[in-house]
Amino acid sequence: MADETPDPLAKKLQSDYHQGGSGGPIVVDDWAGGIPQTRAHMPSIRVGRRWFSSLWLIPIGVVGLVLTIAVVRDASRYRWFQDFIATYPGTSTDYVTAVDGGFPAWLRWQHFFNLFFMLFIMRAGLQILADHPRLYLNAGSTPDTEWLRMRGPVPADRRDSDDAARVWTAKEDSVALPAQVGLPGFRHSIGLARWWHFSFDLLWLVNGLIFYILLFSSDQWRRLVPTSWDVFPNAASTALQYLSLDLPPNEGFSTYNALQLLAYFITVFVAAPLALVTGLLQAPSVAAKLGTGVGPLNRQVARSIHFLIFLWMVFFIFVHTSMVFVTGFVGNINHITLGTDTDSATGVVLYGLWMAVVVVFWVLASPVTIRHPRLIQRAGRVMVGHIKAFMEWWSPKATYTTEDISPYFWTNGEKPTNPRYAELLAAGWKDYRLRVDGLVANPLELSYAELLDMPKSQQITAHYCIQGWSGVAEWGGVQMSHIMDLAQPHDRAKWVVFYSFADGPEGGRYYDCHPIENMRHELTILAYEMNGEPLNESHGAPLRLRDEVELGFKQVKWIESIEFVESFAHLGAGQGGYNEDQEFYGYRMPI
Ligand SMILES: Nc1nc2c(c(=O)[nH]1)N[C@H]1C(S)=C(S)[C@@H](COP(=O)(O)O)O[C@H]1N2
Ligand SMILES: [Mo]
Repeated sequence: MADETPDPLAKKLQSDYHQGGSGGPIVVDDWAGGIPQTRAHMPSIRVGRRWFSSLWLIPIGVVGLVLTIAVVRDASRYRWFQDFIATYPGTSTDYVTAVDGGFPAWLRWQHFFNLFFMLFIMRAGLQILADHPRLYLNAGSTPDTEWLRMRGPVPADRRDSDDAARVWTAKEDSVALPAQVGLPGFRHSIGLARWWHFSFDLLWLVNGLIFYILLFSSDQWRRLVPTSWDVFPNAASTALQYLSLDLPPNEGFSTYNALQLLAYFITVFVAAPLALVTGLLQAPSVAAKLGTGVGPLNRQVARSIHFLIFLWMVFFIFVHTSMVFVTGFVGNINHITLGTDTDSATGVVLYGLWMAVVVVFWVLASPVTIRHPRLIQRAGRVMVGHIKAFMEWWSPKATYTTEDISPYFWTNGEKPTNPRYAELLAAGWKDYRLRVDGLVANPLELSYAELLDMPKSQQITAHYCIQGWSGVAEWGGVQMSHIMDLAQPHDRAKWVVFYSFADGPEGGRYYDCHPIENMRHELTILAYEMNGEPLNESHGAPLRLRDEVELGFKQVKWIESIEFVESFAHLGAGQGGYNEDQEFYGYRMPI
């Protein structure tokens, strides 16, 4: 443990930190009592006025459907209509071979698990969106360029400014969802939502992978993969038959009609893989490796497509379930539960049981998460922690050009309120000393002037806030590897703690721990400049971290001191940082 440090100076400083340094004490809250009502309570969901974010699309859709049905029913009296249906009846042996024996057990169970996992992935996904309820196509997440938003515009008088007290922060921008829609619902609960989202993603992907393998090692793939172009006119024919309310025969036990086939193909082989890809493209580690921080694969495009896939999935589940009910419920349910082409009551009972499991989990998910947030954090870490650790291995390389710099760069965090910071700022950092200590051979106290005299590194990189926004900026500063050359950390040092002058929103000092390996990346710097200007107060003056493999909250602003430790278990609630303690984030955040 870091407490056993042999260095008396480091020892003294360390106890200072735990008492509070000048930024206030680190708060220890194990949240054993759950999230308090004041925080978990939903204020109001603020849905913007723009027509496309309004719920009256639903009645418009219903009226549209009724009108279309009326038109198609009328058209079905004509000869050309009937000829078309006769030529393309809806299924053709050209592209589908009847699959004998119906649905094997693996397929039936996987179908159930798929639905089960997806429901929670979608709820948690919506919660993640609600943390930055705006969708754009540009990498800079520029206000007023949203193609969809769940609340009003960013207040014009509080946009990106030097005045840290007034600037509109991304955290203020988040909205709450009803606890039975979102997961867990309350405002800025992205930390908990992400554990659900990623853990269930993993289960869903494993389920999907097994499904692909079994599908292609049996003849079941023939149900889903079209092998002839006449699947398109046949799909049009099936659609017309449904819309004329003269339903085509239901042969789903052995063969799907062309419309089913296309819908299932798109869902299984297009939407699902694309969800994975667009999920990964939102990760700082992936983008910094591939250079997709700007351009057509940037995070905001990925988020937008990810959201459209969500809409497709909701639409698919809705239509699919409706069709199951409309086209012979008891028979259909027997196909997918018992795997028999019968009308037995057992199948319906089994379906009832499955749905009961879904309902129980659905109802309990948010209350349990709110009551036991630490448990969700731990369980999530067990589920996906190793994958996140693996993604940290990708050393970030991508840098961008001056044209890529975002015109607007969102702000986050509470600015320092302690008088010491105000004094240092007023004196132009003349008296500022960056302390670097802990498990190091040479503890340092570096003045602002000394930092400016060190070899300067400049980089244009992309920033990825956990909440969903991104931005590109040029940063100038000192490489952490240079600081380490001077301080000479002991071999026992495994983590590097960055302490801020500022407190976090829940009270207590903001700090964050980084694995020491990440400190050796070329792009890991202590920045004192942003876009060619000295760092302003909002963005972290005098010094802030850039660790390009990690999400935004790990980029500690207003750095007061740096400590090398063996473990962070003794700091705060022992989770690895302020947001890890207070907002249940993971301490490795390359995604
Ligand atoms: N001290 C401190 N540093 C902080 C925060 C904070 O609340 N306090 N917020 C973090 C978060 S969540 C993000 S996204 C970035 C935002 O940096 P920016 O305001 O320069 O965009 O700072 C990080 N550093
Ligand atoms: Mo953030």
